[in-house]
Amino acid sequence: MNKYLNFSLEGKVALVTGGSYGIGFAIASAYAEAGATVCFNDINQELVDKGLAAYAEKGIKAHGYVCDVTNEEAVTAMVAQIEKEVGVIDILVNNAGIIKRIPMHEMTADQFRQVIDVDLNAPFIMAKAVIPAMMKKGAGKIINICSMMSELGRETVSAYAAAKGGLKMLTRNICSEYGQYNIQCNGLGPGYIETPQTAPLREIQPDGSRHPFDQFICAKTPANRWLQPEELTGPAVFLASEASNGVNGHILYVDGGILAYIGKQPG
Ligand code: NAP
Ligand code: GCO
Repeated sequence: MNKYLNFSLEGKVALVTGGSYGIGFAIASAYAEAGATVCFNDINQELVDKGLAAYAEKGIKAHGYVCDVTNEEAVTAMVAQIEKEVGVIDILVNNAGIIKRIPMHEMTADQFRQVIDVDLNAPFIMAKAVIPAMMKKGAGKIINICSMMSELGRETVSAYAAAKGGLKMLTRNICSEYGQYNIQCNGLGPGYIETPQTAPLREIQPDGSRHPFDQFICAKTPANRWLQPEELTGPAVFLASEASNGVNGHILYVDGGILAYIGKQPG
């Protein structure tokens, strides 16, 4: 079979950061279904245990690790442990992320730095930790979870947009520097997805009406709806498989068309 038609992840080891729930969990579950051995980390044992139980419920034997992705020493130790216990990491998904929705003039420098640390510095730390073994193996896939805010801004998300914009360019630079080693680094750019991170934007109001932001985002999405985490999994498997060996430095937006659409007129 033409290997560039190969969407299988059989025999591959995948590490998805922040994979206990949400988008990371959906992507890691799909990787397992595509044949990969799945590893994930989260920030504390409780979340890792929660994740392990959730994977087991789906019949997936995942490997869970407690690791704060902003801590380079912890990341180096986790990667070494995975390489010893499971195998060399073939696929890294930099999924772990946080957001702080605060008007910029009210945001402290420390709050800004915290978002940059998790959403931009950590993907650098994680990629730096896995690239040497990928170089030695002569192959690797790094997938950075970007955002609409890699392209667009909005009120209260200055730190997050700065991080996700930077993550787009980190993606392109890893592509540029390591493509020669058959390492492909691409971004996956979700639109607005129903996860705990966006739950505050979908809360039903005291009067029973939909959150104004919920209505706003549906009007900005051609399909007039939020997306589900599972809608990211096909593109994520594609970017992790040999089928995408010719794709590098690309941000694949899975946004239901938000970036293409001016938005539905009110009324
Ligand atoms: P989520 O529900 O908040 O999950 C994020 C995961 O990352 C959580 O398990 C979280 O653990 C973990 N995490 C946070 N900081 C960490 C750290 N320092 N070390 C290790 N793990 C850490 O978010 P999500 O909606 O699934 O989003 C996942 C990724 O997609 C993020 O990068 C986000 O920016 C991006 N994204 C989301 C959307 C969306 O609409 N949901 C759209 C575009 C992009 P804790 O529970 O301990 O925080
Ligand atoms: C927000 C949302 C978004 C999503 C996502 C969009 O407050 O606007 O949280 O930032 O998380 O990144 O792609």
